[in-house]
Amino acid sequence: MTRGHFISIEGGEGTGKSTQIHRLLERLRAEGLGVIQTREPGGSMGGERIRALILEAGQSRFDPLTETLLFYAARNDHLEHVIRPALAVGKWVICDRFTDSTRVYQGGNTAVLASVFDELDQLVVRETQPELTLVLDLPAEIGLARAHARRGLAAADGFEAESIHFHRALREGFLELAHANPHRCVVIDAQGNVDEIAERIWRAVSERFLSVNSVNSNG
Ligand code: Z5A
Repeated sequence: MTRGHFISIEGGEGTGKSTQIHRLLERLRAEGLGVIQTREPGGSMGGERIRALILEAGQSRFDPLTETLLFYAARNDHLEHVIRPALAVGKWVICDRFTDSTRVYQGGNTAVLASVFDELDQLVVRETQPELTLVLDLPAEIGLARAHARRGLAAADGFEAESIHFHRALREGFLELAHANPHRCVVIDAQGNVDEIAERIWRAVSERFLSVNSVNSNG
């Protein structure tokens, strides 16, 4: 049995995570690899129930510590029922957001201390850390414009409705985390067309996990 790998994709609103996960899955499957796509909050039955609770709060968001505990409760269910079982049978797991999102969204302005995330990681995530985290980096204005265009007339959720300062701080927060974790994180320039960005991501994934021949033949 081949070994699976755990990859998370992070970034602010509208940075193109879902679009790029779709492209990455296609390429990994074309290599004959078993791969699942999942997301946070959510990804498992229990995780999706907690996702609804968080996102339905709309613009009356829970306080940062309550949100943190809800995200970690959802994560615990997701890890137990989806991520660990998939890795155990040699599948690759591509996850749209993971712990970095909690540190950046709920930990902004030290609303929740880093030590709280460290303790929750020890309790919930334990050894199941992503081996590679792709941080999609884009000016906040561009990401928000994309998210806005996609939403049309529907109401913004509580996160999207935050100020431009909040979204700029998110971008900085992700870049700081990537800088602090250079062995795990690769920052991907998320400006440009979908194909160009997909190629940057494929290069990062192939260089980390696949043979040099594979990089050359696909990139
Ligand atoms: N959250 C948190 O606070 N703490 C946590 O621990 C976790 C999450 C895990 C979940 O929202 C929210 O929960 C999230 C953070 C918070 N904040 N919000 N809102 P979600 O899952 O519903 O949404 P999201 O994760 O933020 O993703 P998104 O905004 O839906 O965007 P995306 O997946 O990054 O992008 P996309 O859907 O691929 O693309 C967005 C649009 O841009 C779409 O119309 C595309 O067709 C278009 N697009 C994509 N790529 C391009 C390029 N290259 N050029 C032009 N247009 C493009």
